[in-house]
Amino acid sequence: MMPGPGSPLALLGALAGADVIRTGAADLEAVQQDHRRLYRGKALALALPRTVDEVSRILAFCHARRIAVVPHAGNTSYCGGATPDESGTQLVLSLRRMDKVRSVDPGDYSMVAEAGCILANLQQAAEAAGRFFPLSLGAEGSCQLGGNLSTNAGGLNVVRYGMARDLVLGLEVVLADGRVLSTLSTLRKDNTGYDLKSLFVGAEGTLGVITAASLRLFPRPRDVATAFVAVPEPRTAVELLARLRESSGDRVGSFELVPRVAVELVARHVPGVAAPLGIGSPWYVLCELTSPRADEGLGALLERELAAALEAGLATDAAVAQNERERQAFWRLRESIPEAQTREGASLKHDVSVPVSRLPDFLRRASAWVQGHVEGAVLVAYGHVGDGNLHFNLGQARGADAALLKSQEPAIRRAIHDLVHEFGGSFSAEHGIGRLKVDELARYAPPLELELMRAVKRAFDPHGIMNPGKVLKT
Ligand code: 2HG
Ligand code: ZN
Repeated sequence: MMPGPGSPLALLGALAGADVIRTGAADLEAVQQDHRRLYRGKALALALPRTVDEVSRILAFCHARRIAVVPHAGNTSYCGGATPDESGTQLVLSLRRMDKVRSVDPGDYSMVAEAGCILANLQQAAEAAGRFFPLSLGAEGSCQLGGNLSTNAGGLNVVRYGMARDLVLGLEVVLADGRVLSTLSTLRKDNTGYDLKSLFVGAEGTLGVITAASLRLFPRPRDVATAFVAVPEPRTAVELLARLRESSGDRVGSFELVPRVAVELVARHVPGVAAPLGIGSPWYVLCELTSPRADEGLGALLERELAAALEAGLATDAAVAQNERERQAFWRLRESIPEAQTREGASLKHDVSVPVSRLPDFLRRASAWVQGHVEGAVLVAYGHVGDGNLHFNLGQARGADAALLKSQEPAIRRAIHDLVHEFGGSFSAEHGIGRLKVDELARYAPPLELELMRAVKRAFDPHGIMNPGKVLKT
């Protein structure tokens, strides 16, 4: 429906720039449903600015009129962080037209890119300049930089390069009232007061809108050795990780745990993905060593270490990728797990982390609880063991009822998150809070932290227009 001439939407349309404010059904439909289909919202309109100035005008207007704004990137959030509520009063703001790499400076090992850039395009831009941008995750073909930074995304290379926050040198942010905070410097050293940019990373669009970032680049990996390893139990996986870090001079780039059930799910649902080893082992590890030096000899080192691990009983079988095609096949198996789980049926996801050394004990206790208390579910616990981060997911058992699994969700969530808490861990390791985990944050965060978070929110967004209802209760 077209807005009337004097309506706020018509005024905003006139002010924002031609063709920026959309109200067509197809435009809205694409941003009202989250990726996991947990929430279906109703947007007031969709804003598609092309410049920082347009974003600034939109926010200044919304600030003055108290119109809520929901920043929206590649729509790959697991927690409903980018979906408007059901009120029909929230403006969805997508920066997908702001997708320029503004500059790449190989000598400075940095690049400056706009928030609407798709992650895979950023990786390619770095590569084209002979450099490496290490952020990598399953959704990299569609997720956008703004979303990656706003959720402080993790992914597959964290063990070596850190989370999204660790890759940020500077940010350009439009504040809730429309003013532009620009700290797009590429300085490595800059101790000039509070680190404001860091507040926006992981804030999920509740403090302002990230429009561009200066990012840290690295030398390209030139020697890469990848193995798929059968291990008897999570404890031996963690021990193998510690050994590999030591013997390789900290060359471990990724270290992922995969249970047998996940290999079976992928084989069942994702065509063309084969298991590199027989499926007789309860657990597997996908590990990768990388070095920027071409002659590091990582393949031989990995073979040697795995032979020693087999001898010591830390592993029972191993396949080292002999070429890039095999390496890609190992990774496809790992990256297909979420898709295979979705195809199998309903699932309850828990994105948890504990200190790496405590992970085996956590897994033992949590699995025992599931076995004793949950009906009609299969445990699919996998993920970034190198970071102490497990996706402790419960999938619908074959032939079981999805409604039965979902009805148990509150009790399961409570038990798992309480146990995580007991282990000194986090109930949101890498997927964020969004709308899904607002109550969890209120429950588990220390009161003083919550108080300070609310104070920060008030300071940056006094009228509460930025992504209300996400991260903190409104
Ligand atoms: C992954 O590691 C993603 O594959 C998705 O973070 C995890 O689906 C999940 O639970
Ligand atoms: Zn993950």
